[in-house]
Amino acid sequence: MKTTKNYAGTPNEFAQQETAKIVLIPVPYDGTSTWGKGADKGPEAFLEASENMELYDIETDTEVYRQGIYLAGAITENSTPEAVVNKVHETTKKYIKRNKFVTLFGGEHSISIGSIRAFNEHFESLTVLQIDAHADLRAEYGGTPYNHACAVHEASRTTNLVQVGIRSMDAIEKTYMNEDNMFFAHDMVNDEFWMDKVVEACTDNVFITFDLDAFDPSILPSTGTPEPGGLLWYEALGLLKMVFAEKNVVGFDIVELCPNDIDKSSDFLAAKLYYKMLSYKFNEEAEDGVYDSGFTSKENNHQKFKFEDE
Ligand SMILES: [Mn+2]
Repeated sequence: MKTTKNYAGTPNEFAQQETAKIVLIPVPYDGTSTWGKGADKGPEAFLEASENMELYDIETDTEVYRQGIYLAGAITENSTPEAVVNKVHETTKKYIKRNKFVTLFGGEHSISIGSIRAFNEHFESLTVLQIDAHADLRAEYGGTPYNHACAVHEASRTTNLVQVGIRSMDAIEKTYMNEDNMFFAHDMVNDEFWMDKVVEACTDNVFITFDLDAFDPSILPSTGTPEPGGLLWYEALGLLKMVFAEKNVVGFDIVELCPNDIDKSSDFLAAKLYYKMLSYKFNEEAEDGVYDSGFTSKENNHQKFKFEDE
């Protein structure tokens, strides 16, 4: 993968590893996708689109890049799905321990198993807020628990998993589903208070895993498995704005951009989404202030959310 030197072509002084509050880890992996291939090209298309984006955010009246965004080396491990998850886990932990706001851009959704594991080890009572078309709750798929169809199975056992925008799943996944924390797309259209309910279902520390296929294919067609009936732009932003304002969002990943030569608007949407999320996060943070992520340095082995062994 060819990467630009700095994220979005920002000046060097805002892109240094030592001083940047934010770290962006590209994970160009697409080993387990089942239908549309090409999520390995996602980070490159995302970075290219980011370079063509205005860096002033009108809504928050901020230029979040000035908080410092360090573009880490891409994770190129691709030997086995498990090795990728382990590498993502290890790399994510490394930057969490440096008190960075850690973000990742995939790649397919299996990479989130590694990022979620790292965040769950360093933040108390973690909520994983999954915004996605698919439940991704399977314990195993295609002979491995590290398939994209299993992206949040582990999270469903070890964290407070909240699922939003879901409109495709297998009956067997109901076994692992927590109905109180499940926001199906067909219910959301009929419930004007769904956003408040999502926020209420979250604990204070929230990690967001954003699968781009949560969006409606009319606004984001470039993804591996587009599903009709998805979120529109301002609905997604409305939820994110609330979550960032009311909770301590500790990090996020964005996955499943599957770029093609014809549609560039999806790449641009992903670029803008990433930047919006950072703008919401650092809205109130002084540029020269010291960032405190609130991570616990001791690895948090006791899980707050214990489930019976299956
Ligand atoms: Mn999905």
